[in-house]
Amino acid sequence: MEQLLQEMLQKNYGKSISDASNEEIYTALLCITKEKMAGIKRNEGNKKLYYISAEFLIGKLLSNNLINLGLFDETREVLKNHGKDITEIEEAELEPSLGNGGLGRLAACFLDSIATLGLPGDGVGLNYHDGLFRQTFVDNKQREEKNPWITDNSWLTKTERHFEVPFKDFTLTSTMYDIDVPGYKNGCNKLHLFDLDSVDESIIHDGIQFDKEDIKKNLTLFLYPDDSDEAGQLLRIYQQYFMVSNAAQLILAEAEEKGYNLYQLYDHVAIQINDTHPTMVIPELIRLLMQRGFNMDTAVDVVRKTCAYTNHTILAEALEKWPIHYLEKVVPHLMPIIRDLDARVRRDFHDERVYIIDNQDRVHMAHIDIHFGYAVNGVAALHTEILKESELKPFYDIYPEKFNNKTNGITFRRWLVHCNHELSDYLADLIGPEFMDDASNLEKLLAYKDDEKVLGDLRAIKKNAKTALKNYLMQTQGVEIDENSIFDIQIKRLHEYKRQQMNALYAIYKYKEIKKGNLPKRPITMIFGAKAAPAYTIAKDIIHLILCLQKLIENDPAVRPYMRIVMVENYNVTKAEKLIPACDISEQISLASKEASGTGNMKFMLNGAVTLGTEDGANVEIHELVGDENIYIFGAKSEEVIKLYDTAGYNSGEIYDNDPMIEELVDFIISKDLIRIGDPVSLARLYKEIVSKDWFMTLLDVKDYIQTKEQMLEDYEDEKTWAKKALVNIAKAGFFSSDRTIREYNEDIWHL
Ligand code: 475
Repeated sequence: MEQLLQEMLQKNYGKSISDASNEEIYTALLCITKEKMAGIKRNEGNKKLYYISAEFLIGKLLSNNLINLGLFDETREVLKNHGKDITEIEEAELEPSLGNGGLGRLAACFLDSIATLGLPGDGVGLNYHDGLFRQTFVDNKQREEKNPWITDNSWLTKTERHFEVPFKDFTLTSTMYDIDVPGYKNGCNKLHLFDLDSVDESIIHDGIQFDKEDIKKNLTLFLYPDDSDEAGQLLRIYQQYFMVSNAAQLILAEAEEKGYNLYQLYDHVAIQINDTHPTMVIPELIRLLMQRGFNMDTAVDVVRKTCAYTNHTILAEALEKWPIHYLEKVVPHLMPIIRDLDARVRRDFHDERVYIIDNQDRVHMAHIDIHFGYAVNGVAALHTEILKESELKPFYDIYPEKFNNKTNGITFRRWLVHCNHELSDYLADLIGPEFMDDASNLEKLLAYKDDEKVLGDLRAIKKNAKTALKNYLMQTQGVEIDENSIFDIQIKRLHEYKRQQMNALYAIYKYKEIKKGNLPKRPITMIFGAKAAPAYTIAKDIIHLILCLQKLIENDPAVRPYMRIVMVENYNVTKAEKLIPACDISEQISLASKEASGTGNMKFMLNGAVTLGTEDGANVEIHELVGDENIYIFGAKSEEVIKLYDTAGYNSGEIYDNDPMIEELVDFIISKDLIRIGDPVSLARLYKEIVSKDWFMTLLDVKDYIQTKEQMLEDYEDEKTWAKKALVNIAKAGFFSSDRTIREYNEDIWHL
């Protein structure tokens, strides 16, 4: 590596390693790594997977690629010998924000595991130039800015593949870009990102505004452009069709190049549809097969045996239903096929709940996937049960054999080896490095659960990670936190069902206690990170509340030494990598039944944090694995919640009226203390929402939540017992390796 790097720097900049800037070294390493990846074998086989997804939240790639190529340790050493620090070099890399949250990060973890297991499988998506917006805070509010990440030297490689994508009024020619996905000690796959040469970033103005109707210039500018008006919704349909038409054409082109018989496409291709965004691939493939001479029945049959669908959420607003007249405006050529598919369903099943087109002329995308795919999976045991027993019950009754569970996972290469070198090096010394190849080996750690030396070492590693985070937050946001305090972290998209507002009510509780003189034994640092969708008003109000509380405490010398709130700006993968190793308390507090799985919960556990959570999503499985002793569970169970919804039995106003403590906490949102700092309109809107609606039942669980968190803070003081909890969490995290998840997908669904 040393020689390669020297030569590259000499050739490009005429500099030595010691003289080169971090940017120059980064660029040289990028080029070297790309060359290395081009040289390793492609994963091949008789059957290949195409994972189609609107999001691939891949994060920075340099370290991860070096780790997977087995070059990381050597590179770090070479740089160190020349007075350079790889962590600082990585700062030069821009993070592509090609995803929004869990679904996109899952897709990225899956690509890593698919390649690592040596399976032939490529990702297919879009090359958004600005991805999701970049978040800044101005006047204690979220502001959205564009977020460009593509530079002259990036991980993208422009290919010679182009396809013609037909829309109603014009046809667009695509260009395919590739990003190499090297497996850990294994072959390489690709992430294919489609783009349009005519896209023009200069049309963006005033933050993230642009002309939504100028499709040729705007098509791949942003992930999830604002769809609060018709033009925005049409743009999303343009994006989705552009993605899937390219995917379908690529799949058929590769199959034809290999000489496969398209009538047996399913023997050579599996297509995974990641939530409903890629659903139009089904009618599009049918259309393309019919162009090649298939009759409709045969095309439907072949496509049905090729496509599988993953559901990631039961939230009604996320289940896509496109009005027919929108589809007619963008992709009229798909409508005859969709109508035909609907007619088939109506012929076979006399139950309007499973029709594709409803009586309001809307096309239910998930219904297409379930009828015309061969597998449907949820992403955690509880989630899959809820799909089968309530949300998708009419479908489960028809096709019980299609439904299966695939509990999510995370790649340990990024979420342990890369983000927490100290812990992963320590574990490798203590229990051997085998856990890197087979994560179940982490259980060997259990042998040390009463070993004081090991428990002390784990505490010291956590302390170092907290100090590193302290320094990072000082550098990036100028806030100072105390590494001896308890780090309590909630990082995820801002959504009412995830209940950041309940955590904010805890902050109000704690603030008031401290004001009353009930001082905690140890200070607490409450850290939040979250972006809110630009058109989601209440979510933005919750951010505003948290930022106002942060200010209030910062300016109060009586409270400041005992509690701090920090809202991390522009939360993304890079920031997650700094936050997760430093966490003591992992906040997983969604309303039971609403969080399909969660994957942050797994990352925290793997890094020795203890979960404070509801019996929701994968928390249920974490609870089963670590046992009551090593997790803090509170709140209503999912059956209870589902019943409350079914009977309209929840009334937040009643709870507020009858419980003085709750009333006091909620009233603080519109207190003089906060109104002085914040925007009265925003705070009053949030207050009203909680008192009069509270759709996600914050007030139902808030007291239990506060009590449980207080218990945790007390238990933290028994350092040895706490370290033991951390140890058990790390040891039991092996199940959540995405290698395990992908093995299951392959055995049950893909059969590669
Ligand atoms: C779940 N995103 C997590 C994760 O399975 C789960 C939907 C519609 C439009 C835009 N984005 C979405 C999601 O639904 C999503 O991210 N779902 C998440 O998928 C991976 O762990 O519980 O909320």
